[in-house]
Amino acid sequence: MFESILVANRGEIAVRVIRACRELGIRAVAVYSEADRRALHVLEADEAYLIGPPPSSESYLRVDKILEVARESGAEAIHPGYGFLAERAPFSAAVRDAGLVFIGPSPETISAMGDKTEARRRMKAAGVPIVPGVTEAISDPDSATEVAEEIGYPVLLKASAGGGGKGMRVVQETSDLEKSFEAASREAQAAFGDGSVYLERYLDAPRHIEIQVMGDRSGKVLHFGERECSIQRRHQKLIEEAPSPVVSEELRAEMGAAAVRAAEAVDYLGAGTVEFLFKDGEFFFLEMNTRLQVEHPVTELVYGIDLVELQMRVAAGEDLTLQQADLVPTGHSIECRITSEDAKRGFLPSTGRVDFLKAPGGPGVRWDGGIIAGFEVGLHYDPLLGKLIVHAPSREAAVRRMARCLEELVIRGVETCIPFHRSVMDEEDFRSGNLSIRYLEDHPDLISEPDEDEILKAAAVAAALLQEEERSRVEIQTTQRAETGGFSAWKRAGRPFSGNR
Ligand code: MV4
Repeated sequence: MFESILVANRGEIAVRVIRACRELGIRAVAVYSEADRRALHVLEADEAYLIGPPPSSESYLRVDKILEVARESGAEAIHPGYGFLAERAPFSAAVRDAGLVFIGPSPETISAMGDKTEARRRMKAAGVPIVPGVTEAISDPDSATEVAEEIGYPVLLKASAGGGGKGMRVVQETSDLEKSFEAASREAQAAFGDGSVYLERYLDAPRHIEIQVMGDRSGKVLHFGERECSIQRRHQKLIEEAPSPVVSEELRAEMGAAAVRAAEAVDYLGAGTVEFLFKDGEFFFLEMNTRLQVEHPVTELVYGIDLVELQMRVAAGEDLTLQQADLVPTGHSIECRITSEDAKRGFLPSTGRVDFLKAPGGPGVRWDGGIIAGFEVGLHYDPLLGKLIVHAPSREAAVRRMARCLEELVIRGVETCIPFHRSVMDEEDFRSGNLSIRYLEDHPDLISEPDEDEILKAAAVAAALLQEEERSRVEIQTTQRAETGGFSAWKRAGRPFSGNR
């Protein structure tokens, strides 16, 4: 096993990975930006290195700085968390080329799954069901028309280099196809620098159900069942659960086997997620995410495993000793993502100093927080403050437990989406497990769009805050540069309870 791991991330996921390191006796090296001097991940790490100003492009995305810290700190491996550099093939390659271990799949695997038509070709060849449609990019509107007629309307235009919904266009009939083709291609070009698009049959209001997989260096791949992730807004998941209310033991085995074939088809190493759309009892491959996902805890709770520990073990060359037949989910787990967004104002991001935080507790409760009281929530990073996860014997009990925990959870100083989650726990369709990716559109009462005044006000506040951060940045740089050599609150104070390390 590694002696030292660099965690190339921030927020709750950096804290989560550092916790796993500490339990395994691995030295955790954090990196942080100037906006994160007081961040929890800096406090919990054994060592922390300042790598740049607040913007991600100047800190958490700086491959050169991160590799420099790895060298300086003597870290043997790099855990990318999710987001930032996690699914960038060149980063995985650069880590490997620096003689370090990337805790994640190879650059080849990341690239294969990043190209959505190549992924579809590989899945088809591996016998994984894909949504009916093409497996090569379409070159012009005329061939698009031909294909659309074959697969039947409505169809969905997607970006080959896509993911996350950018460059997607639903097309209802031939007369709309040419215009939508050009628009989707333009959008894809702008977003990914690659204008190729392809076509699939459009599924209306499916569920989003994904399978967790894990592969080792010997080629063994296990699956850890499904997560139901249908409740989302603009491709940001809000609530996830395991198991899915609609997946039977038989379907789990079938989807799990398909996900394992998917992973095997790209020589998968480490933790990954195979996303499916599920409709009328049928499932179709959507994408594979070649990283640890935000919602991994619900899988951990129903399977009684530590996915981050497993990631580290397989990255270090250990074989998976678990057997598929022994992997059976127990009870039910739900996760609510707690963000600094105000659902009643159309999920407008909120900023401010968190002056009070009270996390819930008790049996079957897990708080994966990324912040502590005193932390200044800004606009440089995604608004996830933490995740509230519960586990209980049944779905009904888990919903009740989550509702109780949402009452206990208090965060003051920024607006949060806690009230939204409280409303969902009371909502009929959620309580009966009647979900689809249209859940929020179907329940407009749970959110409201901000009026124009509020948007303008928020934009003005955001601009003022950014300006202020920009000013203080210069001051911070000149007064505290001495810390760049590697700062640790614990190194100075002496970490308590560090006897065995
Ligand atoms: C689809 C679809 C319906 N039919 N594909 C959205 C993001 C991208 N990764 C794939 N997405 C979708 N693909 C077909 N053929 C609907 C979506 C979709 C979606 C999928 C998963 C979770 C949330 C979603 C929200 C809107 C659209």
